[in-house]
Amino acid sequence: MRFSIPHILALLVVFLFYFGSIRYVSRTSSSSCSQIVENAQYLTAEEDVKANEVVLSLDDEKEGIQRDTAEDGSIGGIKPFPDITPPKEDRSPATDNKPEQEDPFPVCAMNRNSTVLEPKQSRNKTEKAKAAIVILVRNSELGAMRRTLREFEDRFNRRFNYPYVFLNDEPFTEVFQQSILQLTEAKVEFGLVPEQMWSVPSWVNETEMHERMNQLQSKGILYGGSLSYRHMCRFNSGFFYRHPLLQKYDYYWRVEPGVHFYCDLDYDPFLFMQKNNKMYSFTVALQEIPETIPTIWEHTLRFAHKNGLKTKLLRMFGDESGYNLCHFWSNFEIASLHLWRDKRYQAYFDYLDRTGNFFYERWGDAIAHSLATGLFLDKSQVHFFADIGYKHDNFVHCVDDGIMGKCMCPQNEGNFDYGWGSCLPNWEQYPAEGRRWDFKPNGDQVFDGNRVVKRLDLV
Ligand SMILES: Nc1nc2c(ncn2[C@@H]2O[C@H](COP(=O)(O)OP(=O)(O)O)[C@@H](O)[C@H]2O)c(=O)[nH]1
Ligand SMILES: [Mg+2]
Repeated sequence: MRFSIPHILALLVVFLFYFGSIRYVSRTSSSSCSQIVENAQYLTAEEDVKANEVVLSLDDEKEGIQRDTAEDGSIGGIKPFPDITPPKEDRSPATDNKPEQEDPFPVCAMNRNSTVLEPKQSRNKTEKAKAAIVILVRNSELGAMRRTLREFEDRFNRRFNYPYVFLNDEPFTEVFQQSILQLTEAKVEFGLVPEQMWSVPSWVNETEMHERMNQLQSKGILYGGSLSYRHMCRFNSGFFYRHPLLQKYDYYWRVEPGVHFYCDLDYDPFLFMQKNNKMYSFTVALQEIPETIPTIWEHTLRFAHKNGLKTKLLRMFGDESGYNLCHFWSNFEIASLHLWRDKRYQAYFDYLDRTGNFFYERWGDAIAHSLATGLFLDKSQVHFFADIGYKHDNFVHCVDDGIMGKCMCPQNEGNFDYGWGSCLPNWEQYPAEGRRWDFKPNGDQVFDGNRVVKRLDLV
């Protein structure tokens, strides 16, 4: 076949037009995508979506590309959720040395047909409580701590960004601190517990203490022979709220390494506490090992007589016949720090501490806190967080809230709420208005405002 010059020119024009347009289209597609990724880098999830729309439309105009939506959801030839990994460049600000987080929904994969659910509460809520997450932990518990923190951030704090206060009776290692900082964007403070908050007080006879510890240990009582456990319980009972790092806060959420959280929390529990005049809260209530608290009930009643207390919630924990062993499990607590800073609680703690029984008997902070709520609060000031799915040791509180729910309860692990040894039924059956039990310094105890019982042995 022979080609004339006009033939050759015509072929050249067709060739240039065809390959030129392919190159043009592919260049604009990828460059607008990386532009979007770049622009969206420091935006919140909510802003991401809006910014994405704006950037898309700006780019469309600039490049003059027709982005018709096809039936399969593709826009201008870009299919929804294509297999595109946005380019990863180091765009972190100089001061921020945290690794870049993987965006679960690459913005260049978004399209106008996507269903985008707006988060119910954005990260930058203006209204916040003066609150912190408080964690007493040892360096050796880093692994369990990281697992718990990952869950805690995912279920709650990623959205609310409350600060953390980590406390330890020994200095935190550099590795521990750096490892924790990888998991959160919230402010984190690491503090040392001062020695005077973690030592055997002068009035405790250490010989007797060791004898009693040996006795409990030989009976196989949990932590019976542990001195550090006793320090921990005493610190959590009477000192943590006085730690310098907590002075600026009104509320705290106590978290421990190894615990689990199962439900997304899309409201601020601190604000809930504040707005509803709640002072203390729990997720699990259960019975204590009796050998660890043989005299705490008697001492609590003595304290009530001495101070002429009028109580409304104490009968949740016992009556004339004694202590029913019920307590709120303090490994989870969201509470007001002012409850403990109150001079009435301080007097109660000092009274208990003077007996030396945090060391002799191994009193737990859960019992001290729970009986204090009984002495000083109404039922309305204590809250059961039914919607916080939680697990500590083998005890789970988690209510499956269905296919539209927010909980992912552990499979094959029963909810402890109504299990053997749970005190949730006691709580639920306790009347909202309370049951009066007044104590007088002369030994009178007045039940329901009229029935008087004399207890001269307690004054
Ligand atoms: N820094 C420090 N933390 C402790 C010590 N003993 C217990 N803890 C912490 O205190 C909390 C309760 O202790 P744990 O052993 O879980 O007691 P349990 O929940 O009663 O079985 C956890 O957060 C522990 O990490 C200790 O000796 N030093
Ligand atoms: Mg624990």
